[in-house]
Amino acid sequence: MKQTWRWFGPSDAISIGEIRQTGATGIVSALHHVPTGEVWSVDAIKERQQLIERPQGVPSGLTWDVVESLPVSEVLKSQTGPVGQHLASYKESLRNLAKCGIHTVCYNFMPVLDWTRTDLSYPLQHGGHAMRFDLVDFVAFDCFILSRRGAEQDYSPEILETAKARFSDLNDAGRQALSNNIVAGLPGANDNWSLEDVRQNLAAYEGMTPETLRSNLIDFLSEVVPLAEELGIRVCCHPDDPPFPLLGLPRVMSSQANYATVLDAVDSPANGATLCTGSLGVAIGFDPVSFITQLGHKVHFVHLRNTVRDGSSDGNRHGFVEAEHLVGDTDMVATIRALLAEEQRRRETGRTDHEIPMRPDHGHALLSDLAGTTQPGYPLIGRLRGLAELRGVMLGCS
Ligand code: DNO
Repeated sequence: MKQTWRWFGPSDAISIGEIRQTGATGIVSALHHVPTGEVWSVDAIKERQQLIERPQGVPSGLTWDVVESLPVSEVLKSQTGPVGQHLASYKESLRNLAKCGIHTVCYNFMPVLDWTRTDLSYPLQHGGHAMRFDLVDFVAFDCFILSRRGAEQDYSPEILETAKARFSDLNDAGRQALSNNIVAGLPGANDNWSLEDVRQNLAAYEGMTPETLRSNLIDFLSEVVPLAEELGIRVCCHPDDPPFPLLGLPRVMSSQANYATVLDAVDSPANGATLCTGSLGVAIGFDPVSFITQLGHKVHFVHLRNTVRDGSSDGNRHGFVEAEHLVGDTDMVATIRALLAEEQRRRETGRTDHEIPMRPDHGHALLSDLAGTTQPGYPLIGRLRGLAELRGVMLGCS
């Protein structure tokens, strides 16, 4: 597998020089400064490529292998507003990426909220910090901070009761921190929205069923995938994180069955998956080996991360804490073994994309990370540890 590292661009506290020292050979990046829905120009892509591949004019040995993400706008997800214009921009960005030699493009189809956590620095026993999703905190946010209309009907009386008590225990600063963590705290997500932005965006999805959202996704792919195929681009959908509905919004990429439906609906080698074990693994019964056995030929990008279900659950919604990469609810060794077997199958059938890019997804904040300014979930030492452990497993299994 190609070992890659997510770099947020020039504003990232970790430099390209430092990334070289992790042993990664590829970069995952995005033009976060371009507003969602606008075109990524060839010049802007080349500028980023230069920063990655030849910082200060000297080759770094790293290449920009994966775009994460070319974001799909709320206009396209909800099909309200200037859909044609946003599709045209998306396609133009794909053309421009292909012109620059970038052929793997990740996106997601989560309405309104991208990945979501309630605690960005949960203290672990050894002194490091992890990210955590506490369902009770989330319910407290939804019902009593965002005060979404009808929210209380989405939860069981038991969890509502606990959330009510949690909310009254929080002081103003605690409520503000919870709200910030959920709405605006995470890199690569949500364009720093305010609570009011969330409310306004929710309105576009009022009453939307999962069937409609899925059909919007399939409409999007029916437009984009034929072009991607022509350009030699592989688009790969990131799963819902966490893999269940939030804020009364449908989520339609939460399980292996969801992926099978959408990948089948627009059947093309260009229409693929980003397998994120940390996102899908929160669901009880998710089996990464079965996912790879069924859909491995369409897995274009992999996030290796582990979680442990933790705290309260409500039906199929679970709290969880981000775990060490090799220890948690996901069997990482079996996952890697299955991915290496998929690579072998690709080699045997002469596929040129037999080397699947992977990145150590997230990491605990450890040692000097704790004093630093890296983005939540994306510390240097924690990810370095994750990559080193995963690399060991890859070598051991190959
Ligand atoms: C979190 C990430 C997500 C991911 C997007 C993909 O760490 O995995 O932000 O980049 O959902 O579109």
